[in-house]
Amino acid sequence: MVIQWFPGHMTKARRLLAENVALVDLVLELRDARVPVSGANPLINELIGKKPRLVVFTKEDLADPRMTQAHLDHFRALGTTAVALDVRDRRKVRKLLAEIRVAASTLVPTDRKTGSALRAARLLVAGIPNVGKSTLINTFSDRSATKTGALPGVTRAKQWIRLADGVELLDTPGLLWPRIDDEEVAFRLAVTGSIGEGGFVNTELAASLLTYLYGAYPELLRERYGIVPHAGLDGYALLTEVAGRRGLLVQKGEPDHERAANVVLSEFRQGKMGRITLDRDLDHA
Ligand SMILES: Nc1nc2c(ncn2[C@@H]2O[C@H](COP(=O)(O)OP(=O)(O)O)[C@@H](O)[C@H]2O)c(=O)[nH]1
Ligand SMILES: [Mg+2]
Repeated sequence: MVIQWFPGHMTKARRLLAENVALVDLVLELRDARVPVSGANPLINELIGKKPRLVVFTKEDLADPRMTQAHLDHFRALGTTAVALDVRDRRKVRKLLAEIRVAASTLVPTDRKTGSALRAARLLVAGIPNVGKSTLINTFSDRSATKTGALPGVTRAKQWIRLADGVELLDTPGLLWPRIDDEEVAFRLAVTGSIGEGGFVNTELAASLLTYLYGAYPELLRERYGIVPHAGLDGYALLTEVAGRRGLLVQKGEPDHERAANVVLSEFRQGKMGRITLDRDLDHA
């Protein structure tokens, strides 16, 4: 499957992120829980340098809980702090904030005599497009947050949001680009919506998704589209089954693959098929 994708402004995004990272004590690196490996940016280590990092798997509600746990365990075994949540969920985001406060308290300079923090800890949210950066920042700000305005001595126009006592968030999300050197990775990121429309053919993408689901989550395809496994079912035949099931036909009773593809992709993205993870290997970047 060919995915044509040309990241715009990659250099600019990279420079902006590097600039913003220099201002903070902690980076929240967001990864979509459905693609925690494919959705990683290979430059992140270089970009954030030695800054402490907290990895946040977003869209936990859409991902396969068993796989999410396996990925979290893998990270923790490597010594990286990682958590998974639905970042639209205020209660869970509040819990995350409590963890951030603990982590942040050790990161700021303290008064040598009294040991008290000399300033608030600052953090930023980074991740590839569509991972949930704006959503998390919004959920954070809905609760008790106040904009603190530009800090003196810090580049004009940067807005800081006070999240809690001693914690401030840069309201500009750091944009990262996914790695797409690998066709399989590009496929997964197109499915989850991190690579915009126009970079691929919907029917091909949906056929590839169905093929994956047929192998990894056959019971979900059966539940949703009544697809019963049998020999010779491949991508387009699966699309034909969906079209038949939903009565999506063009003239002469031919299956309408175009509409079936749109149904498959949008139902996947809305989580209607069930909780699904696309990255099943634990080969973390
Ligand atoms: N189900 C679910 N949807 C989410 C979650 N986080 C973000 N979204 C949705 O994903 C889409 C992209 O989120 P957005 O915050 O704009 O991503 P950004 O490009 O990283 O800023 C939006 O439709 C959000 O509602 C989550 O944790 N769970
Ligand atoms: Mg955004």
